Amino acid sequence: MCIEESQMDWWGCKHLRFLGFSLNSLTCKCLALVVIALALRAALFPTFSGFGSIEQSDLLVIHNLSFSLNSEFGVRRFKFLEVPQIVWGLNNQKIAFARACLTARMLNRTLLMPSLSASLFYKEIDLLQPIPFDKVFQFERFNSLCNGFIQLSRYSDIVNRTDVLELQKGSGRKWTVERDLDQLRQFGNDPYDGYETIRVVGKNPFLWHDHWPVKDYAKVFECLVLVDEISKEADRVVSKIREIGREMRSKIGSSQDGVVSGTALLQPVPYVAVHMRIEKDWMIHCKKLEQRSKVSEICSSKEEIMERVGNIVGLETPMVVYLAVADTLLEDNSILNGWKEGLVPFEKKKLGVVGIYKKHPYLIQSAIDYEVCSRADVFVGNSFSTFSSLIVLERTQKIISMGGSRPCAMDVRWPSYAYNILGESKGPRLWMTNMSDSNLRAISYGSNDISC
Ligand SMILES: Nc1nc2c(ncn2[C@@H]2O[C@H](COP(=O)(O)OP(=O)(O)OP(=O)(O)O)[C@@H](O)[C@H]2O)c(=O)[nH]1
Ligand SMILES: *[C@@H]1O[C@H](CO)[C@@H](O)[C@H](O)[C@H]1NC(C)=O
Ligand SMILES: *[C@@H]1O[C@H](CO)[C@@H](O)[C@H](O)[C@H]1NC(C)=O
Ligand SMILES: *[C@@H]1O[C@H](CO)[C@@H](O)[C@H](O)[C@H]1NC(C)=O
Ligand SMILES: *[C@@H]1O[C@H](CO)[C@@H](O)[C@H](O)[C@H]1NC(C)=O
Ligand SMILES: [Mg+2]
Repeated sequence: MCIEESQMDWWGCKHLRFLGFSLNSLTCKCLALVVIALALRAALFPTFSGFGSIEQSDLLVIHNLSFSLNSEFGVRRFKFLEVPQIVWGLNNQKIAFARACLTARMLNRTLLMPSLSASLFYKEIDLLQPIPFDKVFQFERFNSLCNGFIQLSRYSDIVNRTDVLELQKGSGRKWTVERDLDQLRQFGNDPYDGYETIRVVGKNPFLWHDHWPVKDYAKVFECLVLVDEISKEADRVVSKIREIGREMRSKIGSSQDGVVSGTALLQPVPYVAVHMRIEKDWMIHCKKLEQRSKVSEICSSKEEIMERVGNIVGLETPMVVYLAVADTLLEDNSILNGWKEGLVPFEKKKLGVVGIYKKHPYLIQSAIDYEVCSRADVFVGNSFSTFSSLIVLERTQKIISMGGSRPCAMDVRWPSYAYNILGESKGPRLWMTNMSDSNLRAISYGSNDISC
């Protein structure tokens, strides 16, 4: 780990790997099966849409099966793990939260519901704006989805508030993965194990070493369901995008052949979401990172993003392109110009949804944007972004749960791409999460290893 104690520059800690990958005929056969499965599913479950309930209930079945294997060692209901307030961007917070959960699981304890942070000011503690976990994600839903795997509890469940043992996390170069793991093992034994609460203290949970496979993280993320208030906001933004797409199509349709078929109009109109990571702060960071790591595929200019997205094969036009950008950090107002004919870009302002976002603090804005990108028919992001990476992880799980065993096929449903890496036909590279990776580090904080 190359994180300095004095410096929170985790962007400097990326491992760079390049992987080749080629398609074969097996891929094609599997794809055919996927397509058939999807078609059947669409016919049998017409209400299915995006993150619908059918998919969720399928996941539950899978959960129960896998959890029941582990169920003899229980998370002990009245032994607790307490962690400090979780900080940084939404997706870094989700990772830190998952680590807290997996630590609790390792100690057979329930995790006391932590505070997240609503703002991005991680350097000034008083500006951190704690926000309870259950203001963002559904508490009961988490426990029911994660039943048998991980449990959250409330501080009111504690019986003896003085029966607490502090677990001091180390930091810096000397704090290795092995030391961290040894410490956790030690705290799972007597006399430590007898305490009602183990309280983790230390600089920042996000700096904890990673001991868990991608699949474990993925399970925790599946249990994170936004509270209705926030997911309804995302619904509003997505409806707005699809509505505009429908208007665009009906205009084209009527000018071409007079009538647009009624069924075509009832289908949800597809859209592309692009996480344009071109904010001022990021452009400075990524240039430094490229120099240090001698890799040129990290920063993509606005022009490069537009060009590569324009070269994606098979996009039907006209198509709405939703641009997920940090408006406040943008120096450049011209992101709406320069897109290929037929790709019609919208950001929050042009879409008329600024009001929806402005009501909320940064964390919630990011959560809404995350949903809009996750649900898009096509997602294009930057492989050096936790935001993009977790969206791709979720989309990969969706493809797998729908029966797609061989990813990385050109015509997969819900494809994701990384625009910072050149792919076929001068387009962005297809991107899927390697679900068998042994740790999240390999895929999440910035990597050119996108497994396609
Ligand atoms: N940096 C930044 N991003 C914002 C802001 N508002 C919205 N965003 C969007 O949110 C994305 C970052 O999302 P987060 O969920 O905070 O992600 P993160 O955990 O910081 O992960 P990274 O993508 O690696 O930065 C940005 O790339 C923007 O698209 C803002 O004020 N600052
Ligand atoms: C957790 O519980 C299981 C089963 O009871 C046990 O084998 C394991 O050692 C426990 N771990 C800790 C850290 O208590
Ligand atoms: C499956 O999970 C649900 C939700 O947590 C739970 O209510 C149900 O009892 C579980 N079923 C089995 C067989 O474990
Ligand atoms: C609470 O825990 C402390 C420390 O372990 C112990 O000394 C005390 O007796 C406990 N109090 C009760 C009421 O059990
Ligand atoms: C996925 O990760 C596993 C475990 O690290 C590795 O063996 C495999 O080659 C990876 N697959 C791809 C396509 O990157
Ligand atoms: Mg960030």
